[in-house]
Amino acid sequence: MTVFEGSFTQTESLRFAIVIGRFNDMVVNKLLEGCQDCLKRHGVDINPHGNQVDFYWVPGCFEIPLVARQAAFSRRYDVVICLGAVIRGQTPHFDFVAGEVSKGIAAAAFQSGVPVIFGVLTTDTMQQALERAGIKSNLGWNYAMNALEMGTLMRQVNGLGGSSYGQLTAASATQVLAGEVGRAIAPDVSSNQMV
Ligand code: INI
Repeated sequence: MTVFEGSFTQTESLRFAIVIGRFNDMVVNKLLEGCQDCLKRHGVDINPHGNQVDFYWVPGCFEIPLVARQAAFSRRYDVVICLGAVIRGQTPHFDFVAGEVSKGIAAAAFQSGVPVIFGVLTTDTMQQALERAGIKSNLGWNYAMNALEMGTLMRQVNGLGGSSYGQLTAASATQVLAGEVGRAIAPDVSSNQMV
């Protein structure tokens, strides 16, 4: 029997996409700082002009899943990290946005075969969000740890220590959902262009 486990050390060749919803930017910028700090302290080159991390800014959490999915299917990344903050107001808007972003991120990961980290705070108040984005702790750090663990784990799960990204394409994901797993893992370069 074999035990598969992620690590926090073999990070030099991992590639990350970070998708950030700008809405509630006071909170989200702090999450991003925590996330970058953690990646950097674990040996990742976080320079946007380097080749380990790309940053995608979107207006709000509702837009995160589309970009996260495209990034996951692009074959460029081992892990996609989604950062955002949905804070409950006086209207049902919170429920729609929070529901869609959580479902969409889960679907992006499941369909693409690439880990997509749910780094989205969902809180009742701004105070609760700020407490989780630096005042008490910074969950951005935790999301980066989750990304390191899943990125290194998926390289093992996918075999041979190779990169996990791009195992599935949009077309082949449909086959996975239809149960045609054997055919689905064949790479298909043609449908993997970024928007
Ligand atoms: N987007 C967020 O990221 N957080 C929120 O709390 C939020 N609220 O509450 O409205 C929010 N709304 C914007 C939404 O994500 C879209 O950007 C917008 O609806 C345009 O599609």
